[in-house]
Amino acid sequence: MTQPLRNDTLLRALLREPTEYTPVWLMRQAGRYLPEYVETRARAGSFMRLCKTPALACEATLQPLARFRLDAAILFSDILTVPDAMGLGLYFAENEGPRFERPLREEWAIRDLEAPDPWEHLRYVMDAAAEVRRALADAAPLIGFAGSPFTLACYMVEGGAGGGEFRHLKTMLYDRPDLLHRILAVNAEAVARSLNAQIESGAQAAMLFDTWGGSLTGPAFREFSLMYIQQVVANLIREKDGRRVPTIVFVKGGGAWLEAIADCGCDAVGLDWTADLGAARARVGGRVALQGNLDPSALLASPEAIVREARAVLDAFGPGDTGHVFNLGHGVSRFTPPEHVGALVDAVHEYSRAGRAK
Ligand code: 1CP
Repeated sequence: MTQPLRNDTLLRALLREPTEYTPVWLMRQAGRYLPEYVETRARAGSFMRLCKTPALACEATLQPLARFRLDAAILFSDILTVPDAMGLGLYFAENEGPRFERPLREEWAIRDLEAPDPWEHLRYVMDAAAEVRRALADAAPLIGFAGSPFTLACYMVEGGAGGGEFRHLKTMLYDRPDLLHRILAVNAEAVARSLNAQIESGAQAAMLFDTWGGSLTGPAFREFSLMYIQQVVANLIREKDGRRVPTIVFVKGGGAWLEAIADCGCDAVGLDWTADLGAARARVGGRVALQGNLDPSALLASPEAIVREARAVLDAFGPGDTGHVFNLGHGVSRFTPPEHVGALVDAVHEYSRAGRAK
């Protein structure tokens, strides 16, 4: 590996401490666009077996770092392992995405819902985190993650991806907000426990994915998503082994609520590609770092176009030597040619390093 040892650039940028260049990692950096991932997944037999076998999850986590000069590893797992640990029965139907055997719709089932003990029911996640952390040997920091309480509830109530419409979830939100609040309170507890266990197991930063918060109205976002994100963040371990453990909150489609999200207690806010980074920076005024926000589709284009678009993102953030973590605005597309990711990572490093020298 060509990674310099003890690369803590990501952690410093998240805490708005000076860095020599802008660190970069990509959401879904391990995944189906990598042939070696497809091979590992085939060997595992299924996506869930891959998640539940720490040696294989560790292998998948490290694959993108062996190829590209990425500044972070993100644990290979899934946000839906938490509701699976609550007994909802997660499975992946071929080419149909995630499904739950027992969606949460009945009042009695919602009353019975409990936050699982991660050391018992998510032991495989913690074992994978510990194994990755040992294997990394500080070559790059490890990011642990979880879904936001609201995004998890979307899948739990729909029983699957829900096509982005979330008919059952939205009906519950307007008709029985008390039931939805009960699910969200349990999820907030479960997510905080899972993230803390990941931190205890070796994760050096924690990220919350609120993929579906942007489907809510402003008032509903505050009441059903942001309030519970705040609760999770307030309950996280903030320091481990003498170092602050930074937290990142990503709300897809949340650009309109940036100030409120920046005030949730997190260290950094992730932005999708619809946000203007420069304007976002002015709006948060140095309260938090920003992560993002290249359109993932740009990675389908030629390396020349990728370099141009990467520079445009760095220029949009503007001058300075910290506070920006380069990422995509959402996950890597499975149709991305792997060498395009290499071109992106190198372009971000070179252009931002040159910018620091000015
Ligand atoms: O191999 C396969 O067929 C599975 C594809 C896949 C992968 C690679 C799934 C199923 N999950 C993952 C890994 C994953 N998921 C990671 C690993 C670390 C990395 O980023 O490299 C992470 C962080 C996630 C998080 C995740 N899972 C989110 C939040 C981020 C996002 O993309 O918005 C969500 C919504 C999920 C649910 C999920 N799991 C898998 C799929 C295909 C989905 C999305 C389903 C949908 O469209 O609603």
